Amino acid sequence: MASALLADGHEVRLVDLQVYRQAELRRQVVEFRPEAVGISLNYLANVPEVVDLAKWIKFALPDCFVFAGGHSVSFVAEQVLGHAGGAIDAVLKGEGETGAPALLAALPDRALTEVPGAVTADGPGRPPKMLHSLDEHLPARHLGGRRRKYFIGVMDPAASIEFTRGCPWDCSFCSAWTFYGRSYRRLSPEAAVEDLSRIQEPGVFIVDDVAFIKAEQGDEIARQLERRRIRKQYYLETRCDVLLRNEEVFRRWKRLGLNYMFLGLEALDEEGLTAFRKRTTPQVNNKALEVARSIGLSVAINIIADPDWDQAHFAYVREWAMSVPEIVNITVQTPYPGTETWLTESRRLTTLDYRLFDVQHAVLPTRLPLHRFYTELVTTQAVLARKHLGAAALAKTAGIVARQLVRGQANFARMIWKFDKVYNADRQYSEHLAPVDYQLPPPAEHPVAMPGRTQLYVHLPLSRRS
Ligand code: B12
Ligand code: SF4
Repeated sequence: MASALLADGHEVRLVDLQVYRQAELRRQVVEFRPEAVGISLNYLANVPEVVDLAKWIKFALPDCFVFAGGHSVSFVAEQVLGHAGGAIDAVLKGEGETGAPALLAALPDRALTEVPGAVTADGPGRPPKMLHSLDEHLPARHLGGRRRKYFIGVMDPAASIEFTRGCPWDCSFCSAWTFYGRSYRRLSPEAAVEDLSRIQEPGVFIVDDVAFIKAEQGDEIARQLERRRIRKQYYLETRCDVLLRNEEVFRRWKRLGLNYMFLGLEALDEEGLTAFRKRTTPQVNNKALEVARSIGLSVAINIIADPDWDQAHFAYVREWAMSVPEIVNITVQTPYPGTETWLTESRRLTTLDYRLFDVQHAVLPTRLPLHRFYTELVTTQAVLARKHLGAAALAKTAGIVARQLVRGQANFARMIWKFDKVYNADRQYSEHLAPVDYQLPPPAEHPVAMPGRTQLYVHLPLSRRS
């Protein structure tokens, strides 16, 4: 988005509050005195923080145009405008590269209803517009600061890169496909390699929802990287069936530096996979794990904890997770706006506190008493973490950590240190009792009939638009 705004002649600054304190934003607001501030709201749990931030910006600079955009806010635009009470002038749904330049161009005449994706207190304007080609705006990497603060696992520091956008699957708990109207677009291999060549960090996180769905794209990028002798360490996320189908591509990338991979297994049994509409089977998943091991990749997998799990189910998952060499991560089933489960499960929500929608809290009724559920969850997470972050496992990464520390990179080491503070049953439970300033829209009183799936979409696929 910054890149598109620069191309339109705007002066742009970027403050990422994942790596800067709010004081830095306050300093920039006061010194730079921007005419407009756009805030990313990709995570639903961040809604309260973003609304409060917008209120402060509006207070400090009453004439500044404040807008929000990103994944989550695109599904709850009207509600967030309501919470902000005028501090957010517009929410821009969908991709920022198309919406933001149009929004700033429309500001002098206040012709906001003409801006694709803009929602204001007067209601929604035109539908958001999807980029024709992802090659159009490569990230303005030079705007990012504190780049050594970004890391993922032992890849410290790491930058992120996008080769594709969207997902052609349609899992019931996920909004990646509804955001992009189940479309799937690719960067050209030339643009992907051009962007990669500008990355200085040794680690690269490929943030595609499902990496290398199309073998030819993965192969061609690899071929060009080989030719240009670009070598990095890579981390990516993909599906088990894609790994099996395109095994050779992943083998080739292993030779280029692919070491870490995330596979969203989500459930261990057929029933669970069907409920999530994962369109795969336990056999396919197990085979994919074997293939990943044979390639020599370190694999992390995710399992979704159903709030309905009892002690025996947690014990079964623990036992299974300890029997496989992979890193097993557990998240809690969370119906997010923009997903099908939001429509089918939201009547049962036990809380409307945005902050608890972070896949670490139970927002649906638990079969076990809530505190007991968290105790089981945290015990399971601790057992699984010890498997990989315990003394024996850490001995294997000691060399990597030592080299990082020598280079002044302590992010990974700090993460290990903080583990006990993050996973704590008492804290998780007490967060349900905290006072709530902003709440999600109350669920419908009566069961909601499933709408046509296009009603969930933020972007309509290019072929469907006039
Ligand atoms: C990479 C990624 C991560 C990474 C890095 C995240 C980071 N902090 O940078 C890691 C692994 C750390 C991560 C963690 C989590 N993630 Co994540 N993540 C993603 C993923 C796969 C890609 C995001 C990305 O970088 N895309 C590339 C960029 C270019 O796209 P973008 O950010 O969407 O930006 C575009 C538009 O949204 C818009 N836009 C963005 N900002 C703005 C701002 C303005 C003003 C405007 C106008 C437009 C705009 O324009 C951009 C360009 O078109 C998305 C899935 C997805 N497809 O979005 C999930 C996703 C965002 N993550 C999700 C979740 C649940 C999580 C976790 C809670 C999971 C967990 N196990 O704990 C954590 C929370 C992290 C946190 N910050 O608190 C969910 C969000 C659910 C929700 N509704 O809140 C998603 C949608 C995945 C999913 N399938 O459901 N994640
Ligand atoms: S969970 Fe993965 S495969 Fe399923 S829709 Fe989301 S991104 Fe696609």
